[in-house]
Amino acid sequence: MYDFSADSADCARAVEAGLSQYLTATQLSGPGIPADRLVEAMRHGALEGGKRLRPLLVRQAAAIFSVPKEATLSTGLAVEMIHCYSLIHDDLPAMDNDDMRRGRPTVHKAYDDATAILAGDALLTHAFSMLADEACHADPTVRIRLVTELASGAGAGGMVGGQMRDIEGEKGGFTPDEISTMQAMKTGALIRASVRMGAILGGAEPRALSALTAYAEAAGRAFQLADDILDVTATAETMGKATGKDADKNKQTLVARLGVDGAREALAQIVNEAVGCLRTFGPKADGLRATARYFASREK
Ligand code: GRG
Repeated sequence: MYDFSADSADCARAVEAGLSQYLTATQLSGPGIPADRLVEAMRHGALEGGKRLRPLLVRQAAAIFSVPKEATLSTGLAVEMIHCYSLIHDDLPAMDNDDMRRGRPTVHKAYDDATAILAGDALLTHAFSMLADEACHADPTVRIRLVTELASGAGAGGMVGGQMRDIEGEKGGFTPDEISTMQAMKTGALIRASVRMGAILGGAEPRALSALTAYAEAAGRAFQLADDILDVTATAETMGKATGKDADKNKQTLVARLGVDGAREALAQIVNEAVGCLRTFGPKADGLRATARYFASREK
C-alpha cells in the first residue's frame, strides 16, 4: 500500500539534504568562486520549509516505470531550484512585495533586492547544470530531453510567461479563459514539467507520456485552485506567508466567482479528472493519485 506521508517526508528529507550538499561555494564554483553572501542568500531561499512537491511528482511519475527514487533526485533538485528561484523573485517589491515566505523573512528582506535577484538567477542557472551533469542520467539524450522540458516549463511559454500575464491581469479585464491560461502557465507549467521529467527518466512511450501530461495539467489546476482557496481560508501563520492577497489585489480567481464552497466542489471534480487520467497505470501510479488528492486536502 502506498503511504503518502512516508513517501513525501522521505522525499522532502532527500531534497533538503541534496540542496544543502549542492548549494555550497565549492559545488557552485566555475571560473571563479561565488561570494559567501550569494551562496548564503541562495541557501536562505532554498533550504528549510518547502513542501518539495515538485521533486515528489518527478519521483512518483518515474516510479510508474520502476525507476528507483535515488535516480530521480538530481532532476527533482533541478526543478526545486527553479521553484525556489521563482519564489525569491516573486516576493520582490517589483512583483508581489512579500516580507514572509515559509515562515521566515523573504530573501530580499534578509539580504537586499540586488542579492535576492542574483540568488534567484544563480539557482535558475544551477538547475540546468544539475540536469546536464552525467550524475543526473547516464544517457545524454535523456539529459537533453530533461533540459528541454524544464526550459519549456520554466520559460517565456511557461512559468515566466504566466507571471508576465498575471502582472498584466492586475490591470483588470481578464476573461475566465485568460485567467485559466495565465494560471496554467504560471503555476501549472512547472508541475507539468515535473511529471513529464519523471516520465522521461522512465523512458515513457508517447501514449503514456500523453496520459501523464493530461494528469499533470489537471493536477496543476487543482494545485492552483487549492492555493486560491487557502488564500481566503487559511491564516498567514499556517501558510508561513501573507494571505488574503488575491482580494487585496482584486484578482479574478475562481474562488471570487464561485465562492469557497463552489470552488471546493470544482476542486473535487478536477482531482477526479486528474486521477481518471491514470487509469491504465495500475498500482504503480498510486503515488500520483495520492498527490492529486493531497492537493485538494492540503492545509498549507
Ligand atoms: C517570478 C519568474 C517568476 C515566477 C513566479 C511561482 C510563481 C511564479 C509565483 C508564486 C506566487 C504563487 C503563490 C503562486 C501560487 C502557486 C505557488 C507556486 C505556490 C507556492 O508553491 P508551494 O505551495 O510552496 O509548493 P513551497 O513553499 O511548499 O515550496
